[in-house]
Amino acid sequence: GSVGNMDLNNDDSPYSNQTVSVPALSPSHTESRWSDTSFYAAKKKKLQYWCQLPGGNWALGKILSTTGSESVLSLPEGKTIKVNSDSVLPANPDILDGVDDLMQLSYLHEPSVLYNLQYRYNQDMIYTKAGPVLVAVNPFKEVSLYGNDYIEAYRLKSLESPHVYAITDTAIKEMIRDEVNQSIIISGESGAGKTETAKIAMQYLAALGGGSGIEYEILKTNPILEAFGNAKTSRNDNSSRFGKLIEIHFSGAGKISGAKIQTFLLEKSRVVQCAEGERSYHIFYQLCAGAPSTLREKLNLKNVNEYKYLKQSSCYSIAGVDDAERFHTVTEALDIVHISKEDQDSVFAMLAAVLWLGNISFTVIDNENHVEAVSDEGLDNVSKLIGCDVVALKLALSTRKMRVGNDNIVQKLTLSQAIDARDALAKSLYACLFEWLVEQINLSLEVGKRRTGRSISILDIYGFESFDRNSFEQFCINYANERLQQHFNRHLFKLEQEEYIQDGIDWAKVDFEDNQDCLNLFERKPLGLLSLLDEESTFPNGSDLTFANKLKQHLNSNPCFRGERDKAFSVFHYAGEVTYDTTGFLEKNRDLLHLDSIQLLSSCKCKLPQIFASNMLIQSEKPVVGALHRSGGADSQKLSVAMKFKSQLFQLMQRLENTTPHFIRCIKPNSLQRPGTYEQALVLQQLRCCGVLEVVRISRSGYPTRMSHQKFARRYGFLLLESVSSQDPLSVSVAILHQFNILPDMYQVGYTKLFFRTGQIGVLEDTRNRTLHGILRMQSCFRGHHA
Ligand code: AD9
Ligand code: MG
Repeated sequence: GSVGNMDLNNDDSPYSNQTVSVPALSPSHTESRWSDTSFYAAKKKKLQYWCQLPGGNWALGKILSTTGSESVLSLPEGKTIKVNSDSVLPANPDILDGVDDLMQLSYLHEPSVLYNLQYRYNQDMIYTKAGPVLVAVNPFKEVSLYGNDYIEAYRLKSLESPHVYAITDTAIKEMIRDEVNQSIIISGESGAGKTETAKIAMQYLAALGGGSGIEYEILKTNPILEAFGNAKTSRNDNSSRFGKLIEIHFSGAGKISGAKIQTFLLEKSRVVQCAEGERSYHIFYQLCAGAPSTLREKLNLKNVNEYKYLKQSSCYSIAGVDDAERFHTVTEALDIVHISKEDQDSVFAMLAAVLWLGNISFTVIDNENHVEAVSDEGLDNVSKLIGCDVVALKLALSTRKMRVGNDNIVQKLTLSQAIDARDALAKSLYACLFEWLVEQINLSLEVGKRRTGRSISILDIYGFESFDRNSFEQFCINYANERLQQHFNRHLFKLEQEEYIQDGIDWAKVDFEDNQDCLNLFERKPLGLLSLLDEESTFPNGSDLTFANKLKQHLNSNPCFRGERDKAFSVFHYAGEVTYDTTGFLEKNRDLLHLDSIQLLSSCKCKLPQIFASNMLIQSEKPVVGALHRSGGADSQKLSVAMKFKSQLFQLMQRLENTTPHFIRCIKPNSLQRPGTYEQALVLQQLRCCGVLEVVRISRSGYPTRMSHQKFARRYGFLLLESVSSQDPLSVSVAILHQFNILPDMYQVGYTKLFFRTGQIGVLEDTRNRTLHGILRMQSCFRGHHA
């Protein structure tokens, strides 16, 4: 027989672990695969089931009896439990304990996924695949999975277990192979490990694409951005208070040629207030602890506990962190990204100015409760540090200039207005400083001005947040997460469906959580959350209460919305219901700095305040006419925070749309930031939020194995026992399917491809291999005879 047209090439086998091992073939080959002892053991043992305990956790047990809708199970340690039969789920055989990819689980339900992740976590295998998604469980301790040896092993593919390195490697390979930009999208809740994961991915990129030295600079942006943008919160000692996209550029030769950082929505309220037990931005404590004496004198630095902004939360240090040492790391990093010593000193002066602003106090000067800034150390230091006239500073903090008709009038401020003005100035200074710093870093990283090659972007953005009290920040963050979730859904599910539809197969659509309705609730014009917020923010008499009422009036019929008592409302997000308290929404959205303050900054002798002032003036579109009538008394109008955030988000999504995405879902195993502790309920809630269970279910309920008619006919055609009248690939393929009794439910014939459910072509592959071995054995016998 001729084997000439047979596809002997096994490289593209869907079962890459099966090879045609010709000489070793023995008649018992196939049987030996099934005599695997652990497999038999699992089958023979009485089957185990998962049942939910009263506390909510799942336990393994054996069914003793089932009567009606109730089952009695025996649990370890001789206990028995009676539960509703519906909540009893079959456990996977032991052989599947701790599989690399959740898709391999025979029984795929919440307890089996939870157990599998826990099983791996207990052995420091913190990474697991969920189909195309990488799940990373935070170990909260050092695990020996990183460093050059591991990088090398993943590069050479001698290690293939799930890892950030592996997914990053795929991104590099696909960037080069497909000539398409890539993105690594990392999500998860606060403290889940996003920022660490992003750094691990960057480490791998730097190792593989390094050489020019720019990779070193890129890595050094991390300590800088963390110092200025991270803080200790109740959830995470090193919580990022901004979102970050870093786009790393590669040359045609696959080497890193530069990078660009974009940041989103820094939480600036933290500069002037933070909750008990939390801290403001790391850099303040680092500066106070680590500044050399000359700098201390120049800035008139005090101890952290002498600054009111830092004092209010009564938390100054973080266990295991040496702020002074970190200060040196940061200054070294600033050197490396080419921020001059002079600029560094200006940066530190701005930080000191912010701290001293908090110490400025006010005294009542008349019986209408108007106040004036007290001429003390605070006022003096601020004016020195930003380089302005002390009288001008005093005026800017205690009065407001207004234009009424053609007249300029000066209005005195009340205590609360003055405190607001002072805090607004501190917040703006800090936010401008952060933006300026990112800009300088970008200038340094933008080495090859003309971009020629490709890029890999890494997105480390705040995950979905739901607290007891949720404010404007959560509102924006959760809106961003809705958008990202849609991107995820689209990519994984819609693209999948589209492929089926394109190939004309009948695929009863697997329904997945489409969050378009919720996005519409936010984005619809003019009756969406964002539009209504903006409208109310520009109304002279708009208040948080009128805003809340307007939402209730216009959106109550929306299924994703519910008005709550007082000033609150709820949104049904994909990840759950969140109730927002509108207190402070309008002010945070307007985020106005008085023109007086901007003018003050532009009058400063120092470089940075001047730059900040001109940036702010560019942003403010137009002075508002009739400013006197505005309740906030604001003098300039700029793009609202929500609108700016929305447009940043749209830009981000557009950029991501043009990339091949790779998703990493970080999971926080406990809320104590402690190793070796796995709280099932907490993990489960996160798995639900980030769609991990959904993606596995959908990938499996679809037809994950695909092969073109041609390839299928070529690969298996020789197995046909009866000849087919027509030799076209489709007829051959259908004949094969019939001969092997592949059930109609198990496959679909598309225009160009055949689609199979998981595991279906295993039978075909087995037969093919056996037959091939048979043929080859016959051939070698035949050759032997003739030798
Ligand atoms: V937040 O939304 O910015 O508040 P992240 O970024 O998700 O949060 P982060 O990466 O900061 O969390 O991780 C929190 C802490 O978990 C780190 O400071 C580490 O102590 C710990 N962690 C996270 N990932 C790892 C890891 N792969 N190995 C060891 C880790 N420790
Ligand atoms: Mg972070």
